[in-house]
Amino acid sequence: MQVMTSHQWRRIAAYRRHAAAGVLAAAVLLGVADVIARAFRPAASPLVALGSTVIEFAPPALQETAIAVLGPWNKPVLFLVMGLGGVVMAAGIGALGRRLPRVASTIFLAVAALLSAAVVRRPETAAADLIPSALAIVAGLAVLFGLWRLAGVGVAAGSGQGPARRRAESDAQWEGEAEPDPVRRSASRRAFLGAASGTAALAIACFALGRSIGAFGRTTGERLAELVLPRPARAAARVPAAASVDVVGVPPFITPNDDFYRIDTALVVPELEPGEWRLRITGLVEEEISIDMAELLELPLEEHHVTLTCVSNPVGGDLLGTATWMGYPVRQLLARARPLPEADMVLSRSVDGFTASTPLEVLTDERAALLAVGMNGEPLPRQHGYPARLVVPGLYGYVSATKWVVELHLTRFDRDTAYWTDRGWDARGPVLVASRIDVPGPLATVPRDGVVVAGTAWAQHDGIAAVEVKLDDGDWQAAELAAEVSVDTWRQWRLSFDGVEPGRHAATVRAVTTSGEVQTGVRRDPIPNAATGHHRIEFRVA
Ligand SMILES: Nc1nc2c(c(=O)[nH]1)N[C@H]1C(S)=C(S)[C@@H](COP(=O)(O)O)O[C@H]1N2
Ligand SMILES: [Mo]
Repeated sequence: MQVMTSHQWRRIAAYRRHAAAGVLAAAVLLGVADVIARAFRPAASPLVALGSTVIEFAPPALQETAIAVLGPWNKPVLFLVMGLGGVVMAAGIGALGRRLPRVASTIFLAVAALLSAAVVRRPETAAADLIPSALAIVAGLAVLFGLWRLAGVGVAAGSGQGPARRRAESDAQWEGEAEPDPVRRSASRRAFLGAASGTAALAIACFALGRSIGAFGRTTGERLAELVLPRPARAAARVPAAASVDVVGVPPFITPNDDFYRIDTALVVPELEPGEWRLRITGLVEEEISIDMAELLELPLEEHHVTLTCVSNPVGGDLLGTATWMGYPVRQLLARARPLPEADMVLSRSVDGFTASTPLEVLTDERAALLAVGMNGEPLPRQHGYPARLVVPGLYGYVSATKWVVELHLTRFDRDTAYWTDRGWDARGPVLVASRIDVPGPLATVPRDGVVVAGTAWAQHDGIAAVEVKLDDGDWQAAELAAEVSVDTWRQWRLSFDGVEPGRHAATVRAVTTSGEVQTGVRRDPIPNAATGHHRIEFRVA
């Protein structure tokens, strides 16, 4: 084993300090950009833009695996992986700066420029969103050069006159010339450590502040007050008490906004203000038209109870909810633009670039397809599409329920595809009949007399005609149905069993639609057009 000489050690230490300078400069760059961006527009943060770009280009198989394995952690884990990659790259650039500062700072600048490019090429950003990145690049470069300078001083016996000169001097020393003065060396090491910890604290403060602005700043509350909803011209009938089976454990018929499931590809919720919102109807139409929020709110708005479902909902899953949506019928908006006969699809587009392909016929028939502005009596919450989104009864969200919607493009299925279609999902996405047992909970213990099985079933725009439950391997038995609110909403059901033997049991449910379709028991994965199979739960009778 070779013994390292003291100047070899110092040389390694110098590289380490240079590498640390690179990491800290990158942290300051990202932190400063992030905190400025979050105060004005989160999408302008290079971190967010990079994450969104990675999501956009990630191979679908990887994306699905990430969602399946990591669930809600997929976005944090993405940031973690990006962070680790970034640290390694920044350390490399920093260390390179010890010998080739010009090359290293050029690479640093090039990477920063790429990050800025990621910001501007996102559909939800404009040129002004480069300002946070530009300011941050200045801060990052200042840190890089400042720390490099301090990082080299201890080695070069106090030259401190620019990286190139310092390098020549310090390298001369490595060739065996005079040892740097140990007192000065430890003083300059302290100077580097001090500057480095100060910089680290600054970066951490930026990130922490950025987070808290995101959580408590203007994204919540006050600005939503800008949108004052008019009264609907046509209000929805009140949901009757009989629509609920009134069994503890079955979710309420109307899902409160705070409990409503959320699914989207947005890393940060787009911030679209009513004043800047405008919907354009383009493509295969006789006349392209557009409407702003003031005009939309003047129109006679309608309220409808509609159950929204995600195609990714697993059997027994809870990626669905029912709300009272208020909005303007899409049918009537389209009529103004007069679609050409060859059009058969509306490609709706969100401000963040997401698209959905909806069959034109579904948007022009009698059903309550809405350009919605209200959800359960309030403006749409930001994460549910503020200030406007689509809601179409009978279709899964990914082909119809575009949030932050800004364009309806009339086109053809043989000409255009939407976000999830490009990733292997069905282009049209009609909702399949499904049912779920909410009570008893899985593996629950229930008392012997009066075993109650209850839950919900849905087949939007067809409607639920019957629900049947099977105990163990017994016969299917008809459940008691709660009142139907509309064919576009879920329907609750319950069934009690008497004299069930103590011990382990299983309950299975299936639904039948008004058009006579019986829910299939064949198990199938969600991709390409929803999971199928009966929900079955096991429980114990005491
Ligand atoms: N802009 C945008 N709209 C979107 C999506 C999206 O990723 N981006 N996801 C869709 C999907 S897959 C579903 S299931 C519904 C969910 O709506 P929610 O989050 O309000 O429940 O939104 C749809 N609208
Ligand atoms: Mo979805």
